[in-house]
Amino acid sequence: MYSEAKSPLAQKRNIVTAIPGPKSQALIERRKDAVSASLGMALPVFIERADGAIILDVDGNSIIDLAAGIAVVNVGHGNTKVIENVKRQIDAFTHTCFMIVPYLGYVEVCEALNRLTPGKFKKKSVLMNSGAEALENAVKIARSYTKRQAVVVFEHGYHGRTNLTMAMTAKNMPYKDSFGPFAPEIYRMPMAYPFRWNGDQAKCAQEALEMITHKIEKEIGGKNVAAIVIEPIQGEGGFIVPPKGFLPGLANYAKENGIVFIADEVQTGFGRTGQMFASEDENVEPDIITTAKGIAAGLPLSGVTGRAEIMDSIHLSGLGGTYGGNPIACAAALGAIETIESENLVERANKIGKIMSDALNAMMKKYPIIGEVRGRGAMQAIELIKPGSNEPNSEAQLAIIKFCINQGVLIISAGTYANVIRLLPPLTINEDLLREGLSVLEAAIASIK
Ligand code: PLZ
Repeated sequence: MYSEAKSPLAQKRNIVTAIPGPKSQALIERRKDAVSASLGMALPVFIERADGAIILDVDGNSIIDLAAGIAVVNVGHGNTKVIENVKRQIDAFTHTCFMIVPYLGYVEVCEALNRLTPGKFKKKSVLMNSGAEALENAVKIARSYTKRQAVVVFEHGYHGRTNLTMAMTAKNMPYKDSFGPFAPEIYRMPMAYPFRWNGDQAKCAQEALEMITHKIEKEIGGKNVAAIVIEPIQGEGGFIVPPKGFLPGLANYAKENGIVFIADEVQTGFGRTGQMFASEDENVEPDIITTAKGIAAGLPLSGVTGRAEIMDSIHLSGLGGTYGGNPIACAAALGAIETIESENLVERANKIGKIMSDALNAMMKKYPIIGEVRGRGAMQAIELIKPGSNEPNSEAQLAIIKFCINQGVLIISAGTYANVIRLLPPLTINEDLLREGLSVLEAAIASIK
């Protein structure tokens, strides 16, 4: 059974039962009895295994994965280099704690991060376990380095679910509601969100920058701000791509005021947007970059990479954690990074991104519920509206996702107004499979009355 299961899965959609099938239904019941009811479930089937961009469920359904575990499995499920590295590492040793006994994998991942992240200056890194933990540490570092406390974040931003990162995250439901009190000294600024800003892109960038700098000066005082933290393309918030000029404008303001500019590239990093990091698009060189998700193809790992003088300013043993930069996760990361580079997945993100954006733009012409198609590279989304208005259409979002899931195509939601559908396929997805997924998405949209 096990050796049979190891043959590669056909990259084909194949639905053999209702979704969920009987075995999944039974497991969902078992889950209900054992697992806290607090956790969501986007795809109501239990997975047996996955390969490439196909998820095989316990009832034998082969589902097209256009989510990649939320932009994590960029190199595809079952990536050979990741698996080989992980197996070799498990045979050697599984844990020492890097602060107790160091190992080379950790150093190599830091070297890769320092080399691949934007910024033509000396950089250093630390490794943690999750995106939220990377953000926590980035803020600790910026506060300690600047001897200031205030942290500026943005509307629609998402940075995690720990106490500090909940405070940094914009959306109340489901992330924050009833979980307060929240960490202090977090200040939220308006976001340059062109689709919901009156005026064109250039005006949106300029007006938003004016509002933000004015608010920082009047409400906080620039000299009190330790860090400005922003996702170069907002992920959970609905793939909001800021207008040209906005990010460089913010980075300049930070520089002029001695503020650490932190790019949260947890979702946008590692080739996803058609560049290794999304900040590169406008030649922004963040002082600190947080990474996670795509770094290690699903093993828990995150990174904080920044200017050497900032990263080295922390007192000895000021940062750490038992598992941060676990050797198995580092081995996976080295396999994932090697794959992204050797298979040129950054280019591939542009190629599949164009297939997605062409298809979505063609749909927008036909279906008035699509208000906007946006994204960059293999990070594409549609914002759904009530036709003839800008009013968010969250009912359509729910119905479209359900339709796709029933037909064996996994797509996921996003957006402050629960009206965005985002596509985040593995960058290795075969083009026919991607086109098939998109045609099911079109059928779902066409079914909305
Ligand atoms: N920063 C930009 O996208 C994680 C959240 C899923 P962790 N986004 C997916 C959910 O509902 O919990 C994310 C992100 C950005 C930080 C994070 C946090 O990363 O690894 O989930 O802690």
